[in-house]
Amino acid sequence: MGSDANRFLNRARMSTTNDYYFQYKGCNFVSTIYTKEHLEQLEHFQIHDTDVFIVTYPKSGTIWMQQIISLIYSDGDPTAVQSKPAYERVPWIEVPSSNFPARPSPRLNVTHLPYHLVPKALKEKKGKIIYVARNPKDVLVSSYYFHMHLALYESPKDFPDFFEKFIDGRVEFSCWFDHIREWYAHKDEFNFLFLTYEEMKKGLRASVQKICNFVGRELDDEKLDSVMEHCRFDIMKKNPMANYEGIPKKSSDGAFLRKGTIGDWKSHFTVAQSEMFDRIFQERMKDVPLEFIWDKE
Ligand code: PPS
Repeated sequence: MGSDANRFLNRARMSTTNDYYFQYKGCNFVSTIYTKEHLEQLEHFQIHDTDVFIVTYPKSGTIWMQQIISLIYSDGDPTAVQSKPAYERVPWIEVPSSNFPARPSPRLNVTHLPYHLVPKALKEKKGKIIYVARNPKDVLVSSYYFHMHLALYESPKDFPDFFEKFIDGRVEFSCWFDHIREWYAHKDEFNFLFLTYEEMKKGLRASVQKICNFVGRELDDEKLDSVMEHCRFDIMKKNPMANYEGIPKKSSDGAFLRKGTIGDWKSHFTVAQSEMFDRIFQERMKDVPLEFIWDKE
């Protein structure tokens, strides 16, 4: 194993330095948002066949998929996406107030949880999982601005410092590499659809069709056009229910819907950072048969 990868593994084993995070079964959670009690309970939640779970590592296209799934289930009617925040329409199951057990079916959910912390009943192939992955260099940059922007989060010292934390997994939901490796390795235990942010960018209509087929919803062309219209980046950015305008900000540097592009990492990574990231990526992903799109072209 190369020295970068060794360094990564050693640092990832270190616990975090303050009580901003707590660890639960190896995963970092922000103490002000999550509780161990709730995480313990949700492993035992009952699952219905009609439940849908969007699963993402943070900053991989979660809100986009929340919007798409809301619109698919409303047959393209934008009323709900224009009047209710995404986290109410498609709540995070790991947030204690999500009220998962009591919600009526079909329950549309989202989670950033690693594979080993989701409700165990999902492995009985109840419910459906849509996993959205994004190239981790863009995830890192998006996450950096998110931490700069939202009052809820500790501000990164600077980009190089955040870069180190990200590759070491000293961030919420821990390490990108572990998240995707675990989920991908266990995907056949679930009703599972794998999509990437980049394939959605390059062919959204085909991705929406795939999702419709997976969840068993048929939309005619007119309804599909409406889904496409209301999940456009520029339309979502102007929609306060999608752009989380109500959440306290500490800086105008960034936005929830910030750039929405592929390859923004190129404006932030130095050559040395990019090479180091590539070495770690190759080492950590060597047995994962996934190709990522890193550039616009
Ligand atoms: S979170 O906090 O984990 O829920 O964030 P998440 O929604 O996963 O990721 C936010 C990034 O997704 C981009 N985004 C979109 N890109 C293209 N099209 C649409 N419609 C769209 N909606 C959200 C958003 O801009 C964030 O990426 P960056 O690179 O920061 O712009």
